[in-house]
Amino acid sequence: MGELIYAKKIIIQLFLRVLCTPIIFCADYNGWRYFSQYSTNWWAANGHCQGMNGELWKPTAYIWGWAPSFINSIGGGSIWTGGNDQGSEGSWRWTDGSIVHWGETKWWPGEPNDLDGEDCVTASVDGWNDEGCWRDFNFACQWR
Ligand SMILES: [Ca+2]
Ligand SMILES: [Ca+2]
Repeated sequence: MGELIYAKKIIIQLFLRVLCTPIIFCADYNGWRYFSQYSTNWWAANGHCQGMNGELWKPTAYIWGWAPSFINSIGGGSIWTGGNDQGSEGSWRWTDGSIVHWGETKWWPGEPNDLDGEDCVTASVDGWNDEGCWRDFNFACQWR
């Protein structure tokens, strides 16, 4: 039963991917972007998204206009994104290996501060913060 629901979800997600373009953003964020129903550390969240052939969410400045609506629609708070500087301190990357360009960042004032070795990025309606990757947050995956 669980597998059937999962299969339906994947089919719906694939269908919505066809409809979504960079110009027509999906009004139904939940269809295109999977949002976890539990909190976990960054590595487990990353594994969960990749296990579904997705990536942890990339809330760039380019799409930030509706990112807060998305975050609010899933209950607010802070959620994991794919941004991290685990490879090299201060060199931010998404989980597909692409560079997080400074112009597309939405850091809170004073962040990133690498407090106690924070290497993984959360997003809230106020912007991004680097957090300890070992901490537990909900997360969102995306497919594109
Ligand atoms: Ca860091
Ligand atoms: Ca921080």
